[in-house]
Amino acid sequence: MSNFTTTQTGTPVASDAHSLSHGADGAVVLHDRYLVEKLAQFNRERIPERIVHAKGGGAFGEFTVTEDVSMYTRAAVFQPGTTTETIQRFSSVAGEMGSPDTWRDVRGFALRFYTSEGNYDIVGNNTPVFFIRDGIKFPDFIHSQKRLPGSGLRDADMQWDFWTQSPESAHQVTYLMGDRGIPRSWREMPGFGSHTYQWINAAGERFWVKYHFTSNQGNHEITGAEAERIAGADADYYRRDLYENIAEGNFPSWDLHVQVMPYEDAKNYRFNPFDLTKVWPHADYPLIKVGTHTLNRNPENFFAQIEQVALSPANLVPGIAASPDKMLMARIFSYPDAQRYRVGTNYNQLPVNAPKAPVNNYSQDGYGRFAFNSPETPVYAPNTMGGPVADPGLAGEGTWENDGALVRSAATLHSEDSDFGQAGTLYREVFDDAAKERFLETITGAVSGVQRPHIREAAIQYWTNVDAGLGAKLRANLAAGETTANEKAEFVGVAE
Ligand code: HDE
Repeated sequence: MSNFTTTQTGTPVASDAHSLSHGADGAVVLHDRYLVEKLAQFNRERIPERIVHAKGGGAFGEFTVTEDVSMYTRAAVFQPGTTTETIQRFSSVAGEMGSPDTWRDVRGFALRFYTSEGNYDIVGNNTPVFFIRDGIKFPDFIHSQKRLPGSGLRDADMQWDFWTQSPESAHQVTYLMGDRGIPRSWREMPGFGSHTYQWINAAGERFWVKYHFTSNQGNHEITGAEAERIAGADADYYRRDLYENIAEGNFPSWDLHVQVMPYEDAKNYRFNPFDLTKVWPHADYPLIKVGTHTLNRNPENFFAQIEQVALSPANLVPGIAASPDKMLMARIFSYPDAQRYRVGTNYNQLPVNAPKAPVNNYSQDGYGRFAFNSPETPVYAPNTMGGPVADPGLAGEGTWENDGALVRSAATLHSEDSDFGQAGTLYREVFDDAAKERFLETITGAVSGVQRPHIREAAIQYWTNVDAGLGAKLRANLAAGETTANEKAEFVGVAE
């Protein structure tokens, strides 16, 4: 028989149903190594979940360049006609691993290109901006969105206290409370790199870029009521949708476009071009198509490939670089740090993380190491023994000019920078009347959950700063809600 059970070390086992015991009813013996191995392995199946973006799903695919953007970047992955294998993971932000897919939240939209020059990862969201503009506030922001230290419960007062004390959050919270907050599926939502990145072409000329992934399935959303119903019926609604569509050959795709800003424009642009809470209006820098990304292969093992994939904004390739965006700097440290903790020192040697390009450096040993250099390769540099040598020309790193004393300060504001300006534009000019109605209903519901009067008042002021009319309607709704609640309480009093 060829299909027999073995231990982890390949030895055939006698039974998967009966422990070794003294007589059929006697004590189990400790030297039943398979019993011990099975229980011990079981106890170690879970690794720490992602501290954010814990719930998700993903698939493999490929990206094909359909246009010529070589005048902006030398990156091999974006050269005309190039097709590159990819993996993509979608996620929600605040929910733990078992949380419902359809809770209102921002969605992670993270993909890796296994390029000929190493892994290139764009780790973005389904919104073009973010809640904060300095990474030092990220742990505080996430704490405020998750659970109270005492009760372990989520709390509207905590959420709105943070947001109203961090006015830079207004643009992203407007997205979150709008229709974009509950997509109908991961297939039917856009993706953004969000940050500004730098592209460098073969002549060494530098450009600033922002990434936009447009869904070829269109953007479709569901209402809060539909989302609540689905959350109760199927916590894995999005994960199931992606898996079943790919299994049926219905491959989702997105067109990648970039906005390109000439290097010199950054200094005098009307918004701080590196401020993650701001977008660049398309009228200023129109979308330029690059190519199409298609997801066409489901994971064979969810844990090995999706739970362990280590997507990171630190994974950059020649011709693509970071930018002086404080958030991006913090992320470039944080992701590899989180992944060393979650997956282990040599996480990049796991098949799902291993590049399709050769790895050639002097790192060695550490937990789980199984790939290594030939014994003749020296373990130090510099050396006269023919070991690998760093080549700045090949590395194609970006650069920019920065000056000024070391300070701890808010970002310098550009002419039209404000914390509420682009949020008001989104509400007034992008939301149609029906979307505005749904938006008012959503924020009324969310803010009515706030217990402390001073936080509730701050929330009304926050939305008034976004749009005075919106703030007034919210105030009226909350007052009416209080009246209704009082009437109900009185009624209940009478009924009792
Ligand atoms: Fe993340 N983020 N993040 N984030 N993030 C993580 O990395 C972090 C931010 C995003 O599917 C973690 O491996 C910091 C912005 C996605 O595997 C962690 C800051 C954007 C995913 C982390 C941010 C994102 C993560 C958790 C503030 C969109 C899931 C586990 C400076 C532009 C990727 C991990 C996947 C995951 C840190 C803010 C998107 C903790 C410090 C902004 C899509 O390292």
